[in-house]
Amino acid sequence: MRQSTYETGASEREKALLVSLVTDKVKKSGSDPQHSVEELASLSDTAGVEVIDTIMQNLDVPDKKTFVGKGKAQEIRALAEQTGATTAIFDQELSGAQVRNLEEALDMKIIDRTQLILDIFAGRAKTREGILQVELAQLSYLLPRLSGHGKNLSRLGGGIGTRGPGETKLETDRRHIRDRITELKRQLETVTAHRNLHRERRRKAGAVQVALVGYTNAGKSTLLRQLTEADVLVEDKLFATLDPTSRNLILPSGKEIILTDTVGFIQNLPHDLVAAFRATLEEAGEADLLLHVVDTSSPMRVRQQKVVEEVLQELGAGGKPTLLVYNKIDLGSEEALSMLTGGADTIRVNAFVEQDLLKLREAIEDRILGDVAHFRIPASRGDLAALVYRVGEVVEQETEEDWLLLTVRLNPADMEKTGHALETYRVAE
Ligand SMILES: Nc1nc2c(ncn2[C@@H]2O[C@H](COP(=O)(O)OP(=O)(O)OP(=O)(O)O)[C@@H](O)[C@H]2O)c(=O)[nH]1
Ligand SMILES: [Mg+2]
Repeated sequence: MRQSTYETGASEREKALLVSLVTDKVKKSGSDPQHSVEELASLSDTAGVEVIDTIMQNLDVPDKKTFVGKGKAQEIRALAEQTGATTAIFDQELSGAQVRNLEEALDMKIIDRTQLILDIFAGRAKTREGILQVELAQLSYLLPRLSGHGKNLSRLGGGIGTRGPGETKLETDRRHIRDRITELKRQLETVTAHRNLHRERRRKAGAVQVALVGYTNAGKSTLLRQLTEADVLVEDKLFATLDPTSRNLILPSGKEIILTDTVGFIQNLPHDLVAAFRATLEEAGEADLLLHVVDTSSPMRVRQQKVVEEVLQELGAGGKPTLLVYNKIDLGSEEALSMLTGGADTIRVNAFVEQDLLKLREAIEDRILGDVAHFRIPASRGDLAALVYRVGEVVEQETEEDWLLLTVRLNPADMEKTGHALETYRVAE
């Protein structure tokens, strides 16, 4: 397995300066640069890097050559010399040429946000699918930037941004990398086909599938663990989960469903990177219901919620039935709580409170099983009774002289398709 810096001990922590360039484009993107750079600091921490300082600059457009302005570059260099920082981590994406020029100008290793995230992924990937996906993402990212990396890698050696395929493949030519990308895609297809088969089998068996989605660190794995007693990793770190885990969940009525945990989302993640994790996220695309978990206490909550909605849209899961789960309400300020939207498709929980978990199970059940309806059917009509059993789950059955009284949790889709004949026998509440 690839080693991550955070597993090699605190004494060897790489020292880094964070750099964020606030351009017009950044301002328009809707992401708050200050929050974004704070997130970059958490990402750096997760990757095992010690953040020494943060430098921000306002510039309408990035400098073509050095990204930041000339004067700023000098300032960063001086600060690095003073503090012993050897790496500069940029919050925005850099071109190959910019990396090369920055290496020259700053005499430091240059990493950007995407590379940092990929580095964390490389350290986290455990399953074959995860490892393949990360390598594919790293190579796809590396290929167009190849010429920009030769120097810093040969000079500065290991550490963040150099784990994984970068180390071994750099000396080889682009063609070699392209071949490897093709091969990785082929292998991934095989793994994905296997997963699809598995999922298809579950679907055939009639299993209802619910997926936990949301921003990284929102509490998805915590909820999976609390609801199903699954033994999954929960950490106050970004991207604790990379591979999807599925567990059976028993709803209050006794019905069993499958609950799946997925990789967290994050802002400013390049599109091709999202594509690389498509297979993993397909779990979300195939689910009957999504639980969109939100960290209520995060100062970036609104933005995070929006990022998740956008990524879901990209994955073609935008219109799916979704229950918005406002998690960590115990940490949310009075003000934050008052700003949450209410309504039937939202629920507020503290993942560690049993009462809230019960509420959540009930809310899932309501959405999956549909509403309860009552039917009064002539006892002689066995055909209608059979139909009732097909379109829902009979919770109660009584006879009243020549009538059959049935209390049913209707499956809205089945009722729509085949249940018309029952409408005349429905008892108004
Ligand atoms: N106080 C409080 N902490 C919570 C709650 N839910 C989760 N946490 C904490 O939030 C942190 C992140 O939880 P995870 O379950 O790992 O988050 P995740 O969404 O799976 O994150 P990734 O796998 O990184 O995408 C952990 O430290 C949890 O203990 C909650 O309701 N209240
Ligand atoms: Mg997780």
